[in-house]
Amino acid sequence: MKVSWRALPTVLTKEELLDKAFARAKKAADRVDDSDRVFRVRKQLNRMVQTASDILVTYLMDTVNQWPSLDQSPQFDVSMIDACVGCDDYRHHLSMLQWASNQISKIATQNTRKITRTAKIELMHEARREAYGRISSLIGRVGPSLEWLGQSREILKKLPSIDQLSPCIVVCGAPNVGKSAFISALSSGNMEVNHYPFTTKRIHLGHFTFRRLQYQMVDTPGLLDRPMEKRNDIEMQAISALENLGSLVLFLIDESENCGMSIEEQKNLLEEILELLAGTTVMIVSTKADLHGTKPENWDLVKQFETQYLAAGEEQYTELPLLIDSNGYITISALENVGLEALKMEIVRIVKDNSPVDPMTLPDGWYRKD
Ligand SMILES: Nc1nc2c(ncn2[C@@H]2O[C@H](COP(=O)(O)OP(=O)(O)O)[C@@H](O)[C@H]2O)c(=O)[nH]1
Ligand SMILES: [Mg+2]
Repeated sequence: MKVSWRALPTVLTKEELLDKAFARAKKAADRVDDSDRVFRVRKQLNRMVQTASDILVTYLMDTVNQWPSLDQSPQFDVSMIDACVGCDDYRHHLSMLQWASNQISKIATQNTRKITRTAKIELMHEARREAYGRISSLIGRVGPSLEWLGQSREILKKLPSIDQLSPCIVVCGAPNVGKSAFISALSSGNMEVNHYPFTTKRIHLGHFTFRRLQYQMVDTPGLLDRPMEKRNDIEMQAISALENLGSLVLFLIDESENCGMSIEEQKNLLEEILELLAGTTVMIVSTKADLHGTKPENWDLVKQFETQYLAAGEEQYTELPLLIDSNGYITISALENVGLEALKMEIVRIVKDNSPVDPMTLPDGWYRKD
């Protein structure tokens, strides 16, 4: 279910493509043998036109078919493609290849017919030359499309590979509130850093598994951490893509104001995010509990429960008390590793309750009955 941009082969330039087709055509013609001169030339020239056409048509149609169809892509991918390279251009350039492929087939048919129907060797050569000329100019016309696809591939292969079937938690909040620290603390492996190719923005992706289900956590530095009016269209598109992705949004708030933004400003940002991602469950989590003036009252209790739970080494639904601070927020300390397991359990519970039962999103052979 991941977009397999990385698996797409590089796109040839128009020159490379023509070189390849004509070189193969020449080789194929060289293999032709016939003692009758007219027959031999006719066969050779037909073979040249047909082989060149076959190579080009196969290449162009393979490209059209290998590139994901927008109609069948998940909404998140479509939004990302739109933000990165533009869906209209994407459709246009692929359809140019399709068109060129059809035209080349026609040219091959017309000119092999001419070659076959004449007995004059110079007319045969002329028909072959004409075919090559028309094919070259057609490939010349799709040159810009080939180039566009080649560049887009470079851009799209950097897109985050987000599994559309696994829950995804979008982690946001002001810079330096502790998003990276939080994701790293919960992640089993290393955090992947991907790039939103259209800006300097990155997307950070972490994972944890609970009872064999993978949960993804994404952090989008620079996107959901600053006031609205400074965002450009493309960034807005990236945000709307997130809207289609998140099973749950965690808004991290740093009450210690150690991040450099006042609580007031952080709350304004929260208001904006609630508006931007309307329709998604947003959970507010206060970070850096170890820095709070008054330590959360149930700090020791939570720590004890979590230690016991981790020592048991089993992934079971367990009632772990959430760490709660003096303002009533759910809180964590990534530094001292307190409140994290309890929060993870809470995330699992919320995502489970929230997950829409859409049979279309279940893998083949699965169904759900409620
Ligand atoms: N004391 C304390 N510092 C933290 C905690 N979490 C993060 N930090 C620090 O806060 C700073 C910003 O954290 P980071 O995760 O990079 O924030 P981000 O910009 O939201 O990703 C870093 O210096 C972290 O070490 C925490 O739980 N306790
Ligand atoms: Mg960070």
